[in-house]
Amino acid sequence: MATVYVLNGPNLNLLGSRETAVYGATTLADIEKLCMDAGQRNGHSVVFRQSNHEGELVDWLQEANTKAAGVVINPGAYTHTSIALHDAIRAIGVPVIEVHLSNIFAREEFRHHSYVSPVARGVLCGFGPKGYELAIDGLANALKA
Ligand code: CA2
Repeated sequence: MATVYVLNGPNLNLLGSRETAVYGATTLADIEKLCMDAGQRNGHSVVFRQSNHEGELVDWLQEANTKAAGVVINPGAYTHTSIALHDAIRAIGVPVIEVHLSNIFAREEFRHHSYVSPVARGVLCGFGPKGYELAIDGLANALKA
């Protein structure tokens, strides 16, 4: 059994309370449950975290390098701004899957660029909360190969 880190960036703690037209009514706690179930189904344990702080996400990526077999990350708005996350992912040896609830390419132009995608093993967007499950399945497959 391996450990998979699921990391969430800024404002994702607000899911389900505001902007439900964009992000839906599912809360982050609901998504955590979904991830725990997907992890169990794949025989992996899941560590699920959220932070509004870029540096804390960098710390957790570095931690994942020694404690996890892979990472699923929704970097939130840091997707579009963070060279620090890009560098951290580039520096670690474990595969990282980038996930977004919304289709970032169907939204404002400033969301079309991701600093994370070039260093991610895979990218999923637009599938809502189900995307996290698909990302864990994809990561589990990659870990088997
Ligand atoms: O679609 C995604 O998952 C995003 O990563 C969500 C980020 C956004 O900046 C990215 O472009 C795409 C925003 C997360 C903020 O979520 C909120 C939820 C409820 C109320 C306010 C913000």
